[in-house]
Amino acid sequence: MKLRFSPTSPYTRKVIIVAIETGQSDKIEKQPTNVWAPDTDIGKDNPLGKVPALVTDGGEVLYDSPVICEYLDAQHAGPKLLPPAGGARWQVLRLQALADGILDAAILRRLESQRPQERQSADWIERQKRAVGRGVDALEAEAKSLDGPLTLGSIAAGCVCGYLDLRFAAERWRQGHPKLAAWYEKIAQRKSFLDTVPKDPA
Ligand SMILES: N[C@@H](CCC(=O)N[C@@H](CS)C(=O)NCC(=O)O)C(=O)O
Repeated sequence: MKLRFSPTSPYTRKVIIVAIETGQSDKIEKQPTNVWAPDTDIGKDNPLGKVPALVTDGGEVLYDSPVICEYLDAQHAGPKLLPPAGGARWQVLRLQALADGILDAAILRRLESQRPQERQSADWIERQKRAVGRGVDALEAEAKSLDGPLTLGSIAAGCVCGYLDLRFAAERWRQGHPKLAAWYEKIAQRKSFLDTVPKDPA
């Protein structure tokens, strides 16, 4: 399999953590991809122009990260990160949607704030900031349920914490979120998290 990836993408990190936790990382060839380069060819694999995108051994291209994670989870015989059915499945999928949605808002905020000052919308930045704040509050409220066996939802939530540390460290998300912070300290010690700590090449 070939993974189009970026070392700072939290969605890509989620996929790589799933690959490590399910014993498949050595089956994945990682192809660094700068989706922002003017001559990027990411569009030939993902028409949406985004990473991650996974090219399977059969040549099929899968995106986005929830689809890739579910695919990887279906390819191994160990304990499943996504429960196959029932209430537990919806809980994990909702948690992943919450985590991915926080990332979507955080990234929209960051992209907007990188535009020339005169073209930035303060309202838009504030809207995304509020969504991130509400989302992290929601993770705090369910920090206890994060503390069970590893799932796709808890991996996604851990990637949120890691991304906030990478891009918004000055805002100190741990303040006001003590249960989430304590939970993250533990999950961040897993080898899969330690091996994928994002580093900004810039
Ligand atoms: N919903 C997508 C989001 C992927 C995404 O936004 N990736 C970013 C990198 S972190 C990207 O490639 N952005 C390029 C763009 O928006 O044009 C997923 O879960 O895979």
